[in-house]
Amino acid sequence: DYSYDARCDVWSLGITAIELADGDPPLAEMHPVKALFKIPRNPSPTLRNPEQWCRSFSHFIGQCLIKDFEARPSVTHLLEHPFIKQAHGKDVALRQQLAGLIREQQEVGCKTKTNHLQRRYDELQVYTYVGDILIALNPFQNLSIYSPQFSKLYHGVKRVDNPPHIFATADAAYQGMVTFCKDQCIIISGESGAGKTESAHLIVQHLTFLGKANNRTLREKILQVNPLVEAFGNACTAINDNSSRFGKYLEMKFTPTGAVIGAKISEYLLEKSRVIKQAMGEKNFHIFYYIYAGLYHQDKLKTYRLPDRTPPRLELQFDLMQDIVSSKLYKEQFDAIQECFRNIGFTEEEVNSVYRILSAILNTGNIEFAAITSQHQTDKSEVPNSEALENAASLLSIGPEELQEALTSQCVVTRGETIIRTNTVDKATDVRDAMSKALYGRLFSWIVNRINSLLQPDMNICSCLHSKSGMNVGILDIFGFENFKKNSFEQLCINIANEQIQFYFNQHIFALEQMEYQSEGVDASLVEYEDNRPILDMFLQKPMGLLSLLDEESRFPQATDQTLVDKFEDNLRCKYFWIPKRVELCFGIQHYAGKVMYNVNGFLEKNRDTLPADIVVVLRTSENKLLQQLFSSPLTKTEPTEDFRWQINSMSFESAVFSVMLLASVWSVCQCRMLSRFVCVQVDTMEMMRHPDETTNMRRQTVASYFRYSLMDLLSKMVVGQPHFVRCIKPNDDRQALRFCKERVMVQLRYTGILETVNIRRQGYSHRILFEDFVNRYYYLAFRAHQMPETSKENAVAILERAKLEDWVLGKTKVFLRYYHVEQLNLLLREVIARVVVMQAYTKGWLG
Ligand code: AD9
Ligand code: MG
Repeated sequence: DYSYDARCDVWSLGITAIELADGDPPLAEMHPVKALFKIPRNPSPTLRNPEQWCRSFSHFIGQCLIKDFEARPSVTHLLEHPFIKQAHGKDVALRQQLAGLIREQQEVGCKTKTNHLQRRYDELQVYTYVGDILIALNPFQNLSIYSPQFSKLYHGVKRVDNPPHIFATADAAYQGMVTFCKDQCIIISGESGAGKTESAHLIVQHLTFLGKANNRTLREKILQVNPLVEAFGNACTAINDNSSRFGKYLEMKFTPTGAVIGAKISEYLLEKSRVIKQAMGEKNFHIFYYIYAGLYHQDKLKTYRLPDRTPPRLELQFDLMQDIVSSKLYKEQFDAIQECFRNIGFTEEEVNSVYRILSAILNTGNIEFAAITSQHQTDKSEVPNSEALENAASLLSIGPEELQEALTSQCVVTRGETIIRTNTVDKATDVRDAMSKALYGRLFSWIVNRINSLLQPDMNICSCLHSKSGMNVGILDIFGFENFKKNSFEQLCINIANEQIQFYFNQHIFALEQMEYQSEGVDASLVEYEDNRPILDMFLQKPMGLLSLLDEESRFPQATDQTLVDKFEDNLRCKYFWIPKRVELCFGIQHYAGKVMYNVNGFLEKNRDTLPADIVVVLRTSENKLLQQLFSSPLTKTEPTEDFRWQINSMSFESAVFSVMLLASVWSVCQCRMLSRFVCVQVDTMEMMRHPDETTNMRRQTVASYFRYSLMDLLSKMVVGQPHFVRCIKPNDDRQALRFCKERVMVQLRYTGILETVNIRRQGYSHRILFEDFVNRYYYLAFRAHQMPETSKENAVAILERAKLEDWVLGKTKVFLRYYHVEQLNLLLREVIARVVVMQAYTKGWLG
């Protein structure tokens, strides 16, 4: 008999028997959740007085909480319960008192939960389930639980049979894809340094194992995608030595039977500004250090015209170049990256071009400007020492004079006339930095696109599958929530992205589920949760949201950081935003994950992200094929807008509404009655945003508007799959192994909504399957193979009863199952099928 409570909780939440304070004796033997729902309908004689009962009831809940944190019922649910309503009627004070009491007890619950996590952490059990959500505590040390033996252990088994593990989440996604022929996505969230990127690696590792990548080459290629892009997109920050500075969505592609056939990666919002400047104590992107050390050891610094003295791009962190070149680690990393390039299939010429561009960026950092003061002109600049300029030009295969001209002057077309304006030193420096950023940003996108074309599934296989690209398991690993001493535009973008992911989580865990209960007429509890939509609206609403205001101000050449702050202050009136009294040029935001103070210095410039047309023109003259490609046309991402339209159409109505609602949160479109038309509009908008071109498009694209597009693009990918959530938690801020800081963990549990999640996962039905799909999928369990029963509600019930499941519910069109039911059903199904196969083998005489 399947006993969830006894078995699952041994691993996950350590339930012990409950003690009832004033309850009926039989209740004490029941599971708290069940007991809870029994009481109100059948109160004991001693509890006939509702008011008295309410108090005992609260006390009872308190007891449960201390013993079993998860039995905590939702406040809303309790308050709405007829019995409680009867108890206090319209007595607001009592109602509030009760709510307060319960909240207090939730705190106790939170502490209990934290204690439980700590106990497990002390024993190096870093993973814990909350329903089907995985909580991962960062161990800050290498564990021995990721070996091939463990991979074998977590292969198509029931989750309760093994301790919680990240591999189990990968396995669940994989099984979900194979069983339901549905795309899956694994969403990893948590603050900076919590372990998202590591978790993503482990998931890819396990998926390649499960995907029977018997093609060893393909397997190796896929495993090398992450290290390669991370060399270019990660850097050392004050919080994390290997911090992701971009968002990454890696889709692994499979055949319907689950063989891996390729991969595709999408990148979001690389923090390009890091190329030119880093905060104190932080570093540039890893790759710069790697190539410096690697080329030094290959004695190729001269070939790439890399100066012997440390280029300014790197010198902030290293006083001596010796530190870089003598670092064994950097050299090894360089060798590893070369290996990745080779294995994935980049040509020697391409890799060479990549190194040339990187070296050019380093040299560009050494270009300095001086003012030329003549009688008539004071706002002119020149390059006094041409060595760096020549190096850069040569590496980019362009003329040094042309480069100098593009840096120190600009062509302006007014009323059909072309005028040449000279640049001041400051302006020239800005142009130089804009060029570096553009070079790096486009190089990064190119590498990602190239990887995608090299790992594209074989067209022959795809045509056999009658599908464009097979089935997907997507893995989302973005930059985590950040709160430094000084936070700038980059942190704002990063934190808004996290806010959006949190919103997605809430929608999925709470809103969608509750919407379906209602539409299917299922009586299930409603859970109260912290909705962060108002904060998102404050950022994203048009035309008065923070990003729109920023864009508007960015269009005024005369605008300053001060006018921007004033504009925010005048227009943003909500409790999540404030301007501190004594600090200049700052504003504060109350994010879901805590208060952050932002410094607006440079916001406008960072948002404008201008790349002068003169630079583009010069770079297009390059003889370097790669460089031509980077600047010839806008980098077109090969995104499946068509796919998206198609996927939306093939979704159930609720899922489609839900998806569009999510997307609408980015664009602040509130109503979407005409769903299909709306989706087309969305897709067209995406299409429009996808082809920005600085030189032809008069309507400049700002970072904020690109950011908005990216969020939407990301969500459009995520909403089509069945989500699995991994919540990474950072147990301490000192990156110490085995140090569990209770306060820090508690804060993270609270703001991620894990507490509420516990409720809805325990009380809710996370799997809702149409009768038709359900019968088609599981009829083997109750019928003969050849019977082909009608796909009716009655037959669904027959299957459920035959499988001896309890606690399921029927809606109008769907079976509502708890998360462990599906696991159980799949296992039974596999057993039955295995039996059938053996029997057939016997009847056909294969087994003697
Ligand atoms: V950020 O938002 O990109 O700045 P992440 O990605 O959440 O952040 P990351 O995965 O980079 O954090 O983890 C930070 C460090 O924690 C790693 O460099 C490891 O040293 C350490 N870590 C995280 N997870 C594990 C693990 N499962 N085993 C061992 C780990 N070490
Ligand atoms: Mg990361």
